Amino acid sequence: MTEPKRYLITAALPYANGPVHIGHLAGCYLPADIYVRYLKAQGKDVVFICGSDEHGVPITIKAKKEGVTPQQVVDKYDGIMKNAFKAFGIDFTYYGRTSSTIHHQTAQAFFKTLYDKGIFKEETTQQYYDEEAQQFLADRYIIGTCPRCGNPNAYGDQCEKCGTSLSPSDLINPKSALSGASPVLKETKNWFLPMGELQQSEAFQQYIQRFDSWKSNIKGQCQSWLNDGLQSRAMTRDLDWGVPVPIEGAEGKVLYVWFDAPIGYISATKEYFNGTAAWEKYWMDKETSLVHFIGKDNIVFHAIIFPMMLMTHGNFILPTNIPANEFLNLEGDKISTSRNWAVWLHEYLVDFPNREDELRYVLTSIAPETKDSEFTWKDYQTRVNSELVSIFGNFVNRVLVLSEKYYEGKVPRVLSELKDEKLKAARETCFDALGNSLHQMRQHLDAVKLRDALSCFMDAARAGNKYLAETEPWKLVKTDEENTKAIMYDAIQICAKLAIAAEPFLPHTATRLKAMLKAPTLAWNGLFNENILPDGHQLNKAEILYKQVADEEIQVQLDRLQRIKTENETVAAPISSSPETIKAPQHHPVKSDIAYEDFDKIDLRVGKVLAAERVPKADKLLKLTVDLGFEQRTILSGIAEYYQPQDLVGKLVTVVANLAPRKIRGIESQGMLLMAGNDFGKLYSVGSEKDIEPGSVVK
Ligand code: B3M
Ligand code: ZN
Repeated sequence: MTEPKRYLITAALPYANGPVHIGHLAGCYLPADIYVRYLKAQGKDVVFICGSDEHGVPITIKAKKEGVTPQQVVDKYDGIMKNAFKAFGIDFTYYGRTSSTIHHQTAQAFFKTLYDKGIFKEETTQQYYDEEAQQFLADRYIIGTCPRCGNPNAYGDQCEKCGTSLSPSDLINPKSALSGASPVLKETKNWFLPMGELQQSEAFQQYIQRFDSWKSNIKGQCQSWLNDGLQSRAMTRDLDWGVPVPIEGAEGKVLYVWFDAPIGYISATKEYFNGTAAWEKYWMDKETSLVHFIGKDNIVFHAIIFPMMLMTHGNFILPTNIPANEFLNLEGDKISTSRNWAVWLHEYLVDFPNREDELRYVLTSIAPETKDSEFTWKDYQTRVNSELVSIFGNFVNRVLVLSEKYYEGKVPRVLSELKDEKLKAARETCFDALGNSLHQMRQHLDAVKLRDALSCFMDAARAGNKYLAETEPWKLVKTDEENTKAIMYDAIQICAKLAIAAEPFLPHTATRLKAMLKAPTLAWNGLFNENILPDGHQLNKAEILYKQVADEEIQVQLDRLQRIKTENETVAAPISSSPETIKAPQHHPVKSDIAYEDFDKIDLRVGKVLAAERVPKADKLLKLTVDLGFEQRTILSGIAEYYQPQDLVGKLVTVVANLAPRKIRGIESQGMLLMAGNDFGKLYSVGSEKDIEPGSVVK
């Protein structure tokens, strides 16, 4: 295939109904980010799109369970997810929300086009209805046994265990997820995408030839659906949360979440380009390569249904590749949000501050690219300590420390090439291995085999480490200064190559290493140059790239999981089948009146955040240094789930300035931040108005 002119990379829009865990990260966000960073490093034109999926039953079920509105659910988790992605360096070009106006308009217009073209089949069918909850039971509102694999907790639209796409009527022994009751059948009208018919179309038959060059797990799944023959699927739902169906006679109905969500990729691209026509190039020009990164449970929607939608709409390009991953398990068990069996990103950030790249490294090394894989804390510790610390980190540290010691941190000038035969041989072996590893790394990156690519990266570091071990410049320096210079010169160039090669996988490390090398903008093609940093170039001081993961740190995590396991064993069934947990939305009652004098006792001031950091071992707390104009205060605030510390610096906040100080976790908090919202929802009161002075009185 000829080189595409531009790339449109998407990562599955996560449901905004819970925080992000390692399974999400390993499944699609991390691989997508690595691939995007690789493309960008080469100067390619790339747009990387993601966003919150804010519709569908997963949201309304969560809202019912928490006793809040769906809007409150999505507002809360949209922010939490965005923050977690940012902290881990997932560098989206744009992160949208499917609740946005542009998205609603785009999804409705898309539906209308298909409707006007007469694509949909309008059918009145019998659908399951919960008489107690007075509601139709679509998708995840209905649970039953999967006819294909026997999983007793399959949903009405899909079995997450075997990936089969289902209709509620396929389920054996269906039950309402709302009340647990057996549902009754009731007539309702919906609009169906005639997938069986569309499967026969020439355009579709031509499109599916692309599967041949895709990963075998996708090809296999798709082939088996196609062999079974596709069934029509309703693109509308009898629900009150979602994008309203934009045609007459469909009042009270919304678009099926799997109809609107993938259109979210399109609407987010539009939003990114601010309503200009530039977005069209990415979606309509044949020279764009569209790549969807997803987990295996999303394959049918991305490889079959969405392409059918794009195709019948007309004008759109179809995916070039869908490198779907299998699942990541945790310590011998399936990751599960409802059982809290997960490593949550926001918790990892607290327990392992500034060690985001360590997790990126481990998750990429064990990426479930071809089959399910497993994360264990012991393995995390081993990989970090024996690879990142002992090989890569050790090599870089030796090179920088020795350069500082021998040459005051300057790249030495080499007057003659290595003379000694043994040293020459070591050099040759090193550069052969290095060249091969980097070359293969690039090939694996092109093929989106990121696990192999990362292992080649580590091989490159290994080659550098071996060169030093064999030539021992720290001994040689005593007898042979010239040869030592030649070796150290090489070693510094290898560090620079590793800094370049690390960028897609370990972006935080790459930035730190480039800073140490005083070369913040190393170009990708430096990978294949001998000389990147010229002699005389001044390096910065060495800093430790990675620290050892201690046994105690791992034990804390294992103890946490053990506690969860014990709780799960003693506590009853999952939420979806326990209706007693479902509450009505709550509003906080207004407190009783107070006199103006009482209110006036509270001294409210505008403060400016000067610094913010997490409080170790307290996953909700941030420690802030706040300027009140007349003095600086240390204030602890329970907002770590909502804000990244760095995002608060420079922002204005409202402070209760005369609240008696109190000690929290051994730190004295000298005031309180005012945060609007409610116990559940988002926080509003951080501002950035420039024209109000810190210390100003708020009334
Ligand atoms: N929200 C499913 C999921 O989170 C769904 C992906 C939409 S991608 C268009 O697994
Ligand atoms: Zn199944």
